[in-house]
Amino acid sequence: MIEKTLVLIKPDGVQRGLIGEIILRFEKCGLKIIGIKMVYASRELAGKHYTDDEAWLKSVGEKSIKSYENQGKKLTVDPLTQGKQVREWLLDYITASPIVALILEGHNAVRNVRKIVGPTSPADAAPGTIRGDFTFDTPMLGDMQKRPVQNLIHASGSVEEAQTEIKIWFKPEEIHAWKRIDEDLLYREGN
Ligand code: IDP
Ligand code: MG
Repeated sequence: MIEKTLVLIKPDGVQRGLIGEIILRFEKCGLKIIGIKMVYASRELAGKHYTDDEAWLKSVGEKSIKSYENQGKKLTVDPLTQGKQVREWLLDYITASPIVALILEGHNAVRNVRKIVGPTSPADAAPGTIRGDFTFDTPMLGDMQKRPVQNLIHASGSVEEAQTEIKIWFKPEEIHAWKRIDEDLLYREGN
């Protein structure tokens, strides 16, 4: 059950001075930082992260349709077209300023990090989540301004996604095994 997950503090998080606030939330929850660095990503690196995999592009578009519906509006383009457009904006955006990359480790880390982060559209994110507390952006507002939703963070969506993404952003020697003192409370030998 001990998982690793990748978090990127996107340009809006860095530029708004929220790096510390965001990291604090993960640390306080008990997640262990086992990799951390600032990166000024090239378009090539960004393209490996936001791939042109059709299934993912469609899922981005489908989520956009739902978030439009939550705003009482209808997205007129098909999911794949929307996904492709969003990817182009994401590549421009994620390479526009330095970002902070983190690997977090802990029990059910992938799901727990997504819970702390909140859903893709900050307008649908509950108070107490990072996206819900620090912005109110929507896919619709992003689309109108021809930019991605500024939702502060990327967090891996599944264990498989995390494994792929960690390899994209970190070399093995940049990942550190160490023990947090509170692990003795959470994880007992033999369990
Ligand atoms: P996630 O970051 O919550 O996992 P994904 O569906 O993987 O969300 O989408 C990747 C990123 O693309 C989002 O975090 C957001 O910045 C951006 N995005 C998603 N849908 C839209 C949209 O409809 N318009 C603009 N940007 C979008
Ligand atoms: Mg995602």
